[in-house]
Amino acid sequence: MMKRVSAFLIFALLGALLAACGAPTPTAPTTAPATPTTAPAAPTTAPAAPTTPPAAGMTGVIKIATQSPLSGPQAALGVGIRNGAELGLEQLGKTLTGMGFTVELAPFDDQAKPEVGSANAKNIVSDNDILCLVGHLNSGVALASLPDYQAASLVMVSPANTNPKITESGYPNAFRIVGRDDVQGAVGEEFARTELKINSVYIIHDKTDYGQGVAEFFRQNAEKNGIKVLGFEGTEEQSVFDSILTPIQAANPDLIYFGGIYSQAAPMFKQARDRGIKAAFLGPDGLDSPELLKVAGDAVKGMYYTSVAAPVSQFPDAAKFAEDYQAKYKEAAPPFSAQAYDAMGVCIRAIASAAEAAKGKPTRAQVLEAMKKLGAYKGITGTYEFNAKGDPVKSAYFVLQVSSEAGDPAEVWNKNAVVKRLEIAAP
Ligand code: ABU
Repeated sequence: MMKRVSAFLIFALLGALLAACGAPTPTAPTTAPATPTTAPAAPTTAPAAPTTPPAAGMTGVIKIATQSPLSGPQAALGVGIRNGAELGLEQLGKTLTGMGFTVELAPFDDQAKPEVGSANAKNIVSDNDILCLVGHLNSGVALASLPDYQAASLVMVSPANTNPKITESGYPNAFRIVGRDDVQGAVGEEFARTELKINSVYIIHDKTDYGQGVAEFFRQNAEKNGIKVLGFEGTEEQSVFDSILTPIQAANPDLIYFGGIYSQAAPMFKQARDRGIKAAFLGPDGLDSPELLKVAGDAVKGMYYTSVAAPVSQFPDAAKFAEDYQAKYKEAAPPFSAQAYDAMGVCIRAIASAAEAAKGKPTRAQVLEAMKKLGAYKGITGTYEFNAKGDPVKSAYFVLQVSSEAGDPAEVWNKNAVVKRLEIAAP
């Protein structure tokens, strides 16, 4: 009985208090409530009102896709691209979530194969929530996927593709934040001629759009400038290079230039040294991976390569990214991962700008229009402004030397020395 009276008194007191605060007085229950098992906790503070409430219409899911090799021999760089983009969405996606949208990453594995990239592209464009794409690693895979992206007005921002055809083929939706192989090939040739003082070269390439393309640019410049080109061969061989190395050994060049990716270059350079070939080695940004050092070891210590990416340690504004990447993925951020973070930032900026203009979730065509008017985007690897073709107005090109220090290749790669850094306007 005492319990029922106490509960009734508490209720009456609460009613009086609420009435004093201007709140409507609750109707007295016809019967005293049963003893509550736990009293509801009083809120400590009222929830703060949002400073800028999401505008009506700013709802729904926005996905940003990635395409890069997540499996196979080029996965070391491809996974870095996916991870860099993922970190970018986590850290920069607040621009979109703050507007009221939900954001998601949609990662795809192109396996570094044009036919897989193209098949994925069809699936990507069939998901209407995907409004932008960060990718690819391989120019040939991007070129196979771009017709589908174009038909769907899907913006592609590449953190790695350097073949000129990416932006010279008339795709209005193709953008990249790195330089081009017509410049990279020339930078490599000039370094070989003026710094390495080579007089002869044997050029090998991997028969891809990228590898053959950059090798051709190296050759054109070499021939123009009086370097003797002793051979120009393409190969898809991945492990045993005797048939390639035998004629090279006979030709005895000052330099072997390899246009391709680290996964093929590493065993080839190692086998070249093992059989006593003394030529210097040189190659482009496809070699920019600690995997080259891991597989080839002493054969590549001290060798030079050109890059449009460079180890993340070369970018002071990427120091926090490098720490966050290490903490999240338990490995050093590989080359191109910080560029993928920036490519994601570009996608987010374009989508946010399109959403503001549309006052709601934008269409892909609206994102593409926003990309064309993006202006300068300051990222962690540079400030990017795109010309009408989709190239950055200016790009950085590096000549680097592989460190000879001992240790974990992923750590040692960050100690590679920058021998030259050039800022060059897009052709
Ligand atoms: N530029 C390095 C990645 C290779 C490519 O563009 O195909």
